[in-house]
Amino acid sequence: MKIDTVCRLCSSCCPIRAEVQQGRLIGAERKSKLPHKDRWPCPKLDAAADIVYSPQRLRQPLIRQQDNGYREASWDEALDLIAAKLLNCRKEHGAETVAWLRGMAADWGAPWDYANRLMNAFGSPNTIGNGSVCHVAREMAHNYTYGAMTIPHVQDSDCILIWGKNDQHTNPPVYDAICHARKQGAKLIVVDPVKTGLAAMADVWLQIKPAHDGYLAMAMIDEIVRNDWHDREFIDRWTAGFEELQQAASAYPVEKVARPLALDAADIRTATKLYATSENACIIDGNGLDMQLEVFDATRAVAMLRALTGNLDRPGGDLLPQPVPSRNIQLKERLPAGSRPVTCDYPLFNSFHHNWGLHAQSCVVDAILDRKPYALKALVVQSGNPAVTMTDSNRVQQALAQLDFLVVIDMFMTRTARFADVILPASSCFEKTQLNRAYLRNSLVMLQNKVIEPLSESWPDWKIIFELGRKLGLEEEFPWQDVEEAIDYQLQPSGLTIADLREQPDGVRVAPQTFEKFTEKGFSTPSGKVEFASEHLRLASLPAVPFADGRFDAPISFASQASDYPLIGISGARSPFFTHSQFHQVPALLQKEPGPAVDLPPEDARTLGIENGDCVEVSTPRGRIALPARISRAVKPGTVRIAWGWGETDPLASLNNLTDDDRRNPVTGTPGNRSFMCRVDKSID
Ligand SMILES: Nc1nc2c(c(=O)[nH]1)N[C@H]1C(S)=C(S)[C@@H](COP(=O)(O)OP(=O)(O)OC[C@H]3O[C@@H](n4cnc5c(=O)[nH]c(N)nc54)[C@H](O)[C@@H]3O)O[C@H]1N2
Ligand SMILES: Nc1nc2c(c(=O)[nH]1)N[C@H]1C(S)=C(S)[C@@H](COP(=O)(O)OP(=O)(O)OC[C@H]3O[C@@H](n4cnc5c(=O)[nH]c(N)nc54)[C@H](O)[C@@H]3O)O[C@H]1N2
Ligand code: SF4
Ligand SMILES: [Mo]
Repeated sequence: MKIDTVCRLCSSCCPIRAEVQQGRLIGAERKSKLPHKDRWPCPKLDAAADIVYSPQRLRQPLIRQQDNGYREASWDEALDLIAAKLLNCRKEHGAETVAWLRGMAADWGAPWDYANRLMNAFGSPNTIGNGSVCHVAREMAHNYTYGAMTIPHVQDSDCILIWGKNDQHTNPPVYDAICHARKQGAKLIVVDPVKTGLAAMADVWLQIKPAHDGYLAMAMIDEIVRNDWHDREFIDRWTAGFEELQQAASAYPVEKVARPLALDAADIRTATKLYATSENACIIDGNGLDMQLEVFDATRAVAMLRALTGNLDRPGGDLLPQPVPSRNIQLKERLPAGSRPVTCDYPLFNSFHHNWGLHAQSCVVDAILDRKPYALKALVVQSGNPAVTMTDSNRVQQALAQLDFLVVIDMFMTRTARFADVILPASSCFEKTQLNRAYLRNSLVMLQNKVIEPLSESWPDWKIIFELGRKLGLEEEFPWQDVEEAIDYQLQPSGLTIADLREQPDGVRVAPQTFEKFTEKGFSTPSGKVEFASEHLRLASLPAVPFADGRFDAPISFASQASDYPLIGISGARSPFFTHSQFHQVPALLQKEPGPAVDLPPEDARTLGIENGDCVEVSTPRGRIALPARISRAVKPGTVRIAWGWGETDPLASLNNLTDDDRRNPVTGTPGNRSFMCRVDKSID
């Protein structure tokens, strides 16, 4: 039997068809309009059954014993214990001392609302996601420029500018769309310090110095205006602050930025002309801009290119989303007046979106260790592995160890779970029905369908939250016996029901796709226009225009100690075989990529006396890791690329042992764990 659903083994949310025989998942394939042979494969999806039936799956709730081992428990006992501890914490220290920390795995969207609802009704404002290091900081930059995060209309584009994204390894449907557009004649520009597959096939590849993207975007803005390639009509009618932007960009002429960015001026000019003079051009921006200390301004500068060239919400350009009307069920209004989250130092990031919630995740660690702005005592970690994936993981682990009470909801016994007092076994994405964020954002709604029953005693996340809510005395807030009732309630404003979604497994379009929506209602910004200069930011004493101070010294962690740490470390790459710290225990995937490596350019390897395959130590002032060297021309001399995500199964190669959480972006709290100064030495064994 084949069942349509949405894969959630990573955040790409691909529509798939799962094959089930006698209640068992046999395999799955990505749905696509392309013939099977032309679809880019996803090895993680190919290994779906190995992941779901992995012998290491958690199958039963576990409670820590006095000797620090765990014993199996019933759901009733585990949830009773959690409820008692959380209620006691609220009584002794106040509700806000309980926090809920979410990783990216159980979806960011509608199910994210359930945890928020639970915590808000409980009385704590602290439901916190990891968007400060993922796309939410970038989303805020889009929002402050034109009111929403745009969606590149790749398939109809004449020119695709990919900025810090590697869809070949992270998003197969978009990679398929890029290849399709290329076949139709679209040009390709890639901005990436690494020679990815996409960079190798690009018409122009700008191998930028890591973390310097904002200056390149400003130089491109300057080049466009100087050559009169901007869309004057659109700018006059629909934007605010053009002169201020023009003035700021004039401090970044191409000839000035080229050399410090390690680029060729002629290449920057060619790329700019190609992008600005193509009939329809789109920009795919990605995680290469995230986890950078300048994420907010750099992404704003990139976003402004779209408006400057009039490519906003036009076919083949970058489209404004058409969100599906849905009910906000977060119950934020129930929080006591004056309630202050631990992320209170980032008020604009906390509030830029009506239902995103809080994302400055480093604040959770500050609150536990430094009691700032107050102490957190109890934490629930859901669908994340912060002991490995959060910045400066030694500090994170210290914090986890210091909590009075920790609950972890996961499919596997992770490094984070090992700190927990109670571990709850979660069902995989194939074992639960849920509404998916990707499909609420832009009209075409598709259901993530349960295709098999939950494994052993595992429960879907929704059920864990609903049942815990009831144990906490929140029966009225969690009246739903099944997620389907909750989804119908959430979807009511759209007029859709779960039955409609089941009937149309390829998705239901709530409204026809339209273009230039701003001509009717303007942009969703305070001025109703694209804001090259944001008065809202100016009022908050932040730069109204990005890089208006003409600065040129990109902040990179440990730059002040560059004499001891002379190489720029690049965190990456996302591997097509794994999702962050996940799946490194799955033999079928390990066969394809057996271990971590650091890519070292031959010039640096020679100087350091390192040969291919040698074990090396990479260190920063925060810590060190050990892994094999791979001599590679994928990165420029002076930069190294360090494998990401291995810390779960190989703690010696845990990249976030190296990263710094002391410096953060002042708007989004984003630390610089994408690029940092480091050193590489041959291991002396
Ligand atoms: N240095 C550095 N740091 C980074 C990054 C980087 O590139 N470099 N990337 C950053 C980014 S973009 C992100 S999004 C974060 C990711 O950070 P995390 O979200 O912590 O990443 P994962 O390792 O994917 O952890 C997800 C966990 O959820 C579990 N899980 C999977 N499915 C489910 C489910 O349905 N329910 C529940 N309850 N659990 C589930 C998995 O077993 C796994 O333990 O890391 C960030 N940190
Ligand atoms: N296979 C797989 N797929 C995934 C995930 C996964 O873990 N594995 N994770 C999912 C998640 S949560 C996310 S956020 C997305 C991320 O998806 P992507 O945005 O594609 O993420 P990355 O591949 O980490 O980074 C994109 C590119 O940025 C480049 N880069 C690094 N530093 C810089 C820089 O300073 N400037 C510029 N311009 N580029 C730079 C890298 O070399 C890389 O090619 O992927 C999702 N999909
Ligand atoms: S890229 Fe692969 S793992 Fe990620 S959602 Fe799509 S099919 Fe699933
Ligand atoms: Mo992410």
